[in-house]
Amino acid sequence: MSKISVFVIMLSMAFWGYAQPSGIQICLNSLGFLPQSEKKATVLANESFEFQLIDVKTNRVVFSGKTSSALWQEDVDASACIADFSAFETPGTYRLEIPGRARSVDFRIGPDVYNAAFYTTMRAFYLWRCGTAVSGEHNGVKYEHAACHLNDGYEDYIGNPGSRRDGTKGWHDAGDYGKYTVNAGITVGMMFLAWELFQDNLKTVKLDLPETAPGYPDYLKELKWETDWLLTMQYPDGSGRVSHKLTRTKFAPFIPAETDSAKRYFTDWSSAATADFVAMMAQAARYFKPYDQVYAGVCLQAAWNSYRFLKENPENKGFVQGDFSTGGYQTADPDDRLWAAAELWETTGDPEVLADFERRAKALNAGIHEDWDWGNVSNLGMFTYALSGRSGKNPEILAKVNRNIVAVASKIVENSRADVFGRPLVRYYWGCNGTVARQVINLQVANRIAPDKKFETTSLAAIGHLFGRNIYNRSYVTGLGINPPMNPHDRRSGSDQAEQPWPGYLVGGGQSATGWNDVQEDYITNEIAINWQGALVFALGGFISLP
Ligand code: 9MR
Ligand code: 9MR
Ligand code: ZN
Repeated sequence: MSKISVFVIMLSMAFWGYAQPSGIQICLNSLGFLPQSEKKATVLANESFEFQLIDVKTNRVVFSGKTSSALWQEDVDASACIADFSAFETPGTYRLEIPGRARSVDFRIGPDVYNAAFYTTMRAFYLWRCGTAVSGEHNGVKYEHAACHLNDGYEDYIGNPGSRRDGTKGWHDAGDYGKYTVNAGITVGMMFLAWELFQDNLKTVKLDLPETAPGYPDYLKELKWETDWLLTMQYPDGSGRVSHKLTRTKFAPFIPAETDSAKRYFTDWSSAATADFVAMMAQAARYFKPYDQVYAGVCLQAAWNSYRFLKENPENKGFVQGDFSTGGYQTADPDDRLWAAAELWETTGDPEVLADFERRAKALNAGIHEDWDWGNVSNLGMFTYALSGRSGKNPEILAKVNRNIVAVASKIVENSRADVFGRPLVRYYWGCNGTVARQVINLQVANRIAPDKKFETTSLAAIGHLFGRNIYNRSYVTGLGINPPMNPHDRRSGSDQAEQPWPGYLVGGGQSATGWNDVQEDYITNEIAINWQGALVFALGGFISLP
């Protein structure tokens, strides 16, 4: 990071220091609030205070109240109380104040408070595009790189030493430039599910993308960039096997994408990658079909091909790193195979595929996970099954899946209610901010099956936590909200001239409640990644409002 960025950090610290003269902090969702939603701020203080909501334009007090009493919070080692101003619903721009003691950042109340963040976080996928030049602007700063990784990829590790085949396109995985099928799986799976649930709104969203998929709505256009690459991960021999990843053997240093010229290889296949591929291709076939029959047909064909291979080869085949030390994403395949069957059945209605899914669902006890990431995608399969309008489902299994979806979502609601920052996840680990966003999927699916306002409230609490209602009083998303991350572990941000990092990216978060470091070297807590980002896009996508 440059001297300038150090200066900016100090300047912003000085500013926030000024804003919190007493050391009391008012932490809230800095993106703002929907008019009819719950509105809570967490006040870091040892005692209860009167608080005021002030209209920033007029400087008038429009609402006032008293916080809850202060309680000691073990995990963050601080006392906190809650300011609840849910009753106030008038759109505008406001701040909260404890007179003479503390004030919050300015924030909005309005139906469209999440629109801009949705745009920026979804555009972040476009900026992640590999195999092409990308450029964008955010808050007046330009971000760009020339076309990268045009030699993807070499076939040495799939039996054709020295030969090269087109494996360009797709998104970089994270702060590194690799491309990994398993992590694409959960990401694309969540993003298609967002389309399934919110397409009425998503259809009209403009993302200002280049014309890479004529006739597609912008949201799907971005997903097609990834599926174009994924199609190249299927072995060229027609067997249906799918390479686990396409990367260099070792991670690149912090250099711009277009100067990263080491050879990148299609690697050996894994059964989890192959199953995730089936699921993604089945989804692509179904959701792209109205816009592109031919491509949808290609995707469906590819899905069947790999599905048949997996049927004939039922044993788990893990990925072995061998010469590679890039991301592992090693995972056993039962959940991936279940998800594959769910999506292929939903697309085709094939009764044998349904039977395959239901056998697997039974074996997993129709279980739903409260806390899940790339290593376990069974939720995606269960959700697709539960939401499907197709007939023929086994009523017992369906009832159990539905029951579990609602029970787990209710547990997530309880977690959030018990946490002073509304955080719905009870654990901390590498990438847990992504899981906080991902739990919104559990909540939104439950809300379809058994509608209840509490699922929506907790979804917004999850978003609020990521955008400032946390112990740091900071947004976890670059370029958005209060005092956002400045030093993400991102090779583009770390190797360009701009002091601001590339915009719209969620960082992974601490391995404990107070363990986040906004330091570039700290990839465990401050990297960015598509599987966290896709969850955030889903979370925001449920709350945008379009004219
Ligand atoms: O930069 C890499 C990051 O993208 C990965 O998530 C992380 C874990 O696999 O590894 C990082 O690379 C580090 C490597 O593993 C060890 N040497 C330092 C590298 C960071 O620059
Ligand atoms: O998100 C992954 C996390 O769950 C793992 O614990 C970690 C170590 O294997 O890897 C993370 O994924 C990284 C991947 O291996 C390489 N690209 C960057 C990813 C995010 O840090
Ligand atoms: Zn690239």
